[in-house]
Amino acid sequence: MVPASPIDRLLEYSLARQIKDRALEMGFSLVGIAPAQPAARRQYLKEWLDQGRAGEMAYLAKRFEERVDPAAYFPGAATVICVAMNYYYPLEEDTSSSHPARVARYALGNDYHQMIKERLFALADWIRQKAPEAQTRCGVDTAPIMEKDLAMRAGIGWIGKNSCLINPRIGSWLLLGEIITTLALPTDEPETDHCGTCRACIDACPTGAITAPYELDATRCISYLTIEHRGPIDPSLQKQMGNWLYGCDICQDVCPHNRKTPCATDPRFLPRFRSGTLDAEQVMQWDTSAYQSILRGSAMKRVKLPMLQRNARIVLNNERAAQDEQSK
Ligand code: B12
Repeated sequence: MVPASPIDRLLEYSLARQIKDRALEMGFSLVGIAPAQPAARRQYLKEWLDQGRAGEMAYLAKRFEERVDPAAYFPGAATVICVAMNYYYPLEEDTSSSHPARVARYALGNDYHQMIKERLFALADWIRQKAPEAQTRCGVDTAPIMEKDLAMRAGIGWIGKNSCLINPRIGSWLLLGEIITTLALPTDEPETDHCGTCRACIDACPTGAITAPYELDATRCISYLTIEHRGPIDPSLQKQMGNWLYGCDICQDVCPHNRKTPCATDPRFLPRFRSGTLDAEQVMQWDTSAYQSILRGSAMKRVKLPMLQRNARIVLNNERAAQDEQSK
């Protein structure tokens, strides 16, 4: 390959700068560029899958070679433009519900898949106007790629001991998306790890899902159990699920890097349940039309009503057990 001339390099730098400025103008909170090269920890993913740590998420084992290498997923890819959106809004005290059931912050507003995808498509269109030779492919959550690993290599943040992607300024209340492209853009430096000796997340996880720093056993993670695990839940894990109805934020709530998170700017992330909770008793009364109308356009619809009511029943059981414990 003919090395790029100094003029070409200059043009690439200016195009990369223009793309980043455009991404921030469009409302993304963070943007960075990573090389479309294989993930450093493909072996870790292989062993993680072989150990059954993905539980019922069989899709994670499919298209393995593509998942660990964006250039295998999108032939001809040279770089990956990674974006992140801050979804953090402060929550109000829960005074109304007598059976509060918590919902993870990322699912309190509108469904992020739709929002981020729309914006990525618009950015990709803009890039192709600027560079007609460019080919692009957008991805948010469901594409067979390792988004956190790419975001780390793009300098957006580091992967913390809770295995979340954490940015030094915003923390981990971030949702990720990518544009894989054939454009050879200059790439950013990976972010360094700022976890240090802290182990707040490891100690706070009630199910011990973070089995070692940076290593999460998804089959014990409350987020997995409430969203991805369709079968019956081990009774001992049920007791440790507390009042989580959908997802779990415990390992992020305790993270010191989330203490100064600036408020999100996109109103579509505004919590539709201002206290971040629903009433578990009411959820048990929901019929399909209540479920459809209350969760219209929400990421919570990934879980069908029977499974949501399974989770609500666990919340009510744990609440009753806690009251019995107190009354002893
Ligand atoms: C499968 C999945 C899950 C699973 C498994 C989680 C996991 N840690 O993998 C479950 C259902 C549990 C889950 C939960 C959540 N998820 Co999720 N999930 C995914 C998905 C689809 C794939 C992730 C994956 O490949 N996991 C495979 C395992 C092996 O990867 P890993 O555990 O991260 O392991 C890496 C590190 O630990 C690191 N590592 C390993 N050893 C070491 C050692 C050292 C020293 C270091 C530095 C690193 C390191 O290397 C590994 C490979 O990169 C991504 C979207 C995508 N396509 O990437 C979204 C994604 C990661 N999830 C996301 C979110 C928002 C969440 C939740 C916060 C939602 C919630 N509140 O309930 C929780 C957070 C739970 C947690 N602590 O991770 C966001 C990212 C948020 C962030 N800032 O990190 C993503 C990117 C979706 C999106 N597009 O925004 N998720």
